[in-house]
Amino acid sequence: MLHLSSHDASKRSIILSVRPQVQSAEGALPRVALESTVIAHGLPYPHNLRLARRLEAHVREHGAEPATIAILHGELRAGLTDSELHYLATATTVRKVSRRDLPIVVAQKLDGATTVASTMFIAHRFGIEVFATGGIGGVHRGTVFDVSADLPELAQTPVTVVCAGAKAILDLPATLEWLETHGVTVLGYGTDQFPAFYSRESGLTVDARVDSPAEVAAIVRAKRQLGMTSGLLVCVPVPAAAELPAQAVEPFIQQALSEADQRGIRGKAITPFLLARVSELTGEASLRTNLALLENNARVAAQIAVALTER
Ligand code: PSU
Ligand code: MN
Repeated sequence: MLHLSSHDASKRSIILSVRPQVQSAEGALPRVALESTVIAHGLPYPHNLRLARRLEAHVREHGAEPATIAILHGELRAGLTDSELHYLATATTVRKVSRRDLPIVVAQKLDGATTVASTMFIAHRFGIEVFATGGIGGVHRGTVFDVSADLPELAQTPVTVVCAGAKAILDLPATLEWLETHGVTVLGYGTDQFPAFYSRESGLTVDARVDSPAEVAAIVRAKRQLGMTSGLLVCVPVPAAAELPAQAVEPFIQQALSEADQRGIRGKAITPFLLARVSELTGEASLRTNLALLENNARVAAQIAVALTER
């Protein structure tokens, strides 16, 4: 167990708890962080538990060690046991924890599932450089001001986030503009387009196309040499076989958005509501797409983590 001391050494330290790292012949394996909001709040049971296990298996198959991130009894955790994954997938008392919630769950010794923002924050504190997720949060559509804490975290925390773009329920052009303003580099993995989560293309372009884990690793190293402390976004389109055409999903997104509006759903509840509603409206087709892209991203993230150890 590692203890991260606060700036005032007399104060109690924050508990960072990590499972012993798996050693290969060459030493410790590169690690890939995985988030837990998708398990606790993003997907229904039992898909969420199966997915959590499969993501860890994909990371291992590609030569890296998975570290699913969560907060248990106020303790920051990187790497969970299978029974802890099961707990997150089934408990109804686990809080959705973004950056602002971290001091609360730590002080009050609560259980929390981490979003992209808080997973990046914790991964960085554990020295984990690569993180696989589904879709990042972003600028929400409509007139109510709502920008996910995932975006400012990308601007300030040096973790490479592998995703399928931003969720299609968001305002994608505004999300890309936000990232540009705050200096976050956005790469397309095997594409020039910013993927739209359920679909491979959005009509919006990324800053550069890369075609291999080594190319991503070179950009991560250059960013480090430049002294840039921001994150990096690697956008991987959902595999073609699992894609949902944008025109097919858009009416369902519109319907889910108007239902959320009528029911006054806002704040941290809006993203889980919209994802669940789109899944229901598409007869679970969007759920299958969501699972496929998460699994694919875990594989690519592991390959990038391995490439970062090669010179
Ligand atoms: N993408 C998914 N499922 C999810 C999320 C993203 O396919 O559950 C979660 C992520 O944890 C992301 C969060 O960080 O939604 C964004 O929530 P908000 O918009 O409240 O910041
Ligand atoms: Mn929000």
